[in-house]
Amino acid sequence: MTEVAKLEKHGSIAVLTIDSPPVNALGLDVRRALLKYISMAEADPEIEAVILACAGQTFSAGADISEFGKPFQAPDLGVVCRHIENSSKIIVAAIHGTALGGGLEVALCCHYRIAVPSARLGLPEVALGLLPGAGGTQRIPRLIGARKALEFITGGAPVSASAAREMGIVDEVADEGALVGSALEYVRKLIAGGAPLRRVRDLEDRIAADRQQPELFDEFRRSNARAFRGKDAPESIVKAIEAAVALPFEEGLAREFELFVELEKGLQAKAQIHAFFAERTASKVKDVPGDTPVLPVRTVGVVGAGTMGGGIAMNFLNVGIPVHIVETAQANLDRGIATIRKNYEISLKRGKLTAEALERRMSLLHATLDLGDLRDCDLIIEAVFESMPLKQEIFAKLDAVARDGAILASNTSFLDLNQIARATSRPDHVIGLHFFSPANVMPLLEVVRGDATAKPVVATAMKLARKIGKVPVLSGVCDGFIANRAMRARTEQADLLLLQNLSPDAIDAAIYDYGFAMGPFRMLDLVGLDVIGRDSTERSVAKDLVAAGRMGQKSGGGYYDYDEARAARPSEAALDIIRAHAAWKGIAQRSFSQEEIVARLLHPVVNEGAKILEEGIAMRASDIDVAMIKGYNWPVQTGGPMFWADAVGLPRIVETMKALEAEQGEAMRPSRLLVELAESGRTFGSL
Ligand code: T1G
Repeated sequence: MTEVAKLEKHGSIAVLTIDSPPVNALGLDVRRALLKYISMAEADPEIEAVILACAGQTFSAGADISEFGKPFQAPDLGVVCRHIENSSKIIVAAIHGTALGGGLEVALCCHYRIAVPSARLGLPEVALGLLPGAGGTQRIPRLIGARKALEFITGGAPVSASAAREMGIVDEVADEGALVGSALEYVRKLIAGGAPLRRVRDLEDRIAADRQQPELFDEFRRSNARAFRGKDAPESIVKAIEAAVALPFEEGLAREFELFVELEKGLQAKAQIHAFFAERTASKVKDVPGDTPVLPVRTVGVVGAGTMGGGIAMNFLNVGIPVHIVETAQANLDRGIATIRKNYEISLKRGKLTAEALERRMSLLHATLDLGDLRDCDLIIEAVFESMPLKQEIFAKLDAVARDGAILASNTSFLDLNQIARATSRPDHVIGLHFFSPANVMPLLEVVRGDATAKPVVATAMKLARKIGKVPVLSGVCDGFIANRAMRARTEQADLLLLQNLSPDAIDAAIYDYGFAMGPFRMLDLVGLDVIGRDSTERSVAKDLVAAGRMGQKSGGGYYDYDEARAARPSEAALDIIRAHAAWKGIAQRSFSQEEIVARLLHPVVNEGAKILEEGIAMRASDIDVAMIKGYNWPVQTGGPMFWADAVGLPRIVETMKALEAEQGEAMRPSRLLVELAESGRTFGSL
């Protein structure tokens, strides 16, 4: 057994420190060590109390997620928790970093909890398609009441130490950086004051009050129906908290365990755990070692203060990196700066930003009309109109202005980065940083590696992405990189189904029922049909609708009709225009089964993903899942298109693609990799 903990005596107080990097996850060795050392402390007559602390960056971040799906090994976390809670000596949790999931559940079994101000505490199991399985759904309601517990556990978001103190989850806030010292002082006071062995499980007042409001659970279900749609874990959490209120503690614990096992055995938990690890794996570049030296990024230049340029700038201002933003005209510059300030003021109004933080960020923003002012920037990101000649001109100028060693990046969403790099004398320092709009909100950042991009530049971009809170996915150079290219397959099929006599609401409903927040045609109406495809001259349904004055929601009608409250309803006028367009194109009309609609919309996305993989544009199938989940809100409970395809069965995907190939030609031919995997009974996950 690896030594993952130690017990040190400070007079009559023992400090039990877990030391299991990187996050003190409660794997088998840690569970065994906890039982061993707590039993030792209990047996030692000199010890009056135990402080449970963790070494490294954080208090325990929960169960070891990598153990899920593998054969269970005793002791389980429930046994450890029970042992702590029934200890004959006071046990105090000393919390720093993030006490999450099972880590917080262990702390809840301690008799008291002390935390440093920077600590954060939460039960994020819902993000893994699970629920707290070590008593969290039974103990938290006893501390904060069922209503707050419902929010806290189905939301999964951690709270600060001071908020946890307010809620009664934490008893004492320690001095930052002096946790063990503060904890020792706190425990001495507890001992001197004859503090009882207080067990959270014995606190009945709050749940007794909750018993008077049985309707609160169904009210919560109704008000969260949209957010919880298609996901199993939230409803199971509600049931577990209902059990906490309705049943005696032990029965409630048993009910929680039953619900936990049900979720853990289900596909959604497997999918969301896949997504959790896939996101972290995506940051690792196969031929760029993790210890590759990175280049400094102390100041950033942004060329273009439009929607994208402004949003990109905000990412760096948010983490204290100064930004020099350049425009060609003062009016554009003023508008861009004003938009950035307005976005921060919205956060201020929502209580997500303080006034001084807002001003501090704005003070780091330097606006200029002169590219020469970027001469000292370590990284310059171009975010101008998608025109290759324009980008080449700008990169040539940046190359002349930027200091030696500066990285030049383009935010292009589909243009050839290699061609852009060739406009400079430093192609090895040119990279793509493709942000997704809104750039200050969407988590995906596609890091586009050119043929000449140097490894330290790749390493710098991947690390910088995490620093600004983005999820990086490395992409090779192709039209649309990963997420846009894969999603285009769905868009094309949706447009074709529309012309083959499927209504916008039938297509949107299939996508919505699959788990997306909104279908493609509702989205187009929201964005505005006059905006879509305005650069192309080719006739399209959207152009025909615009020609008939149907711009989408903003004009009261697009693919749908909208009432004053912007509620959508099917539109006969839109259908007439769509049918006329289909007739003009000579598209045969036909009907489709529900199952066929989903297959025709989403199997081509999987096939495109297989091509992206076999062309080496993406390093891994799971990277494609991350890009789609983080860039297009692909329903995380499916694991992403490639994980989902493995669950559907690749032969089924091949079958759909062959039917589409017969109907639409070789563009729909099943990819070679997909066919190989299907025929050999393998999966994308086996790659
Ligand atoms: N188990 C196993 N590995 C974990 C882990 C965990 N709980 N948490 C993180 N890691 C790995 C991660 O894969 C990465 O590995 C490294 O640690 C650093 O992570 C019974 C059922 C704690 C906020 O959901 O939110 O308890 O890539 O890159 O950005 O009721 O990790 O280096 O090889 O994310 O500093 C509930 C999940 C579990 C917390 C740190 N707990 N972790 O963020 O580092 S289920 C969670 C996080 C449970 C009980 C239930 C974050 C973090 P590698 P990182 P970070």
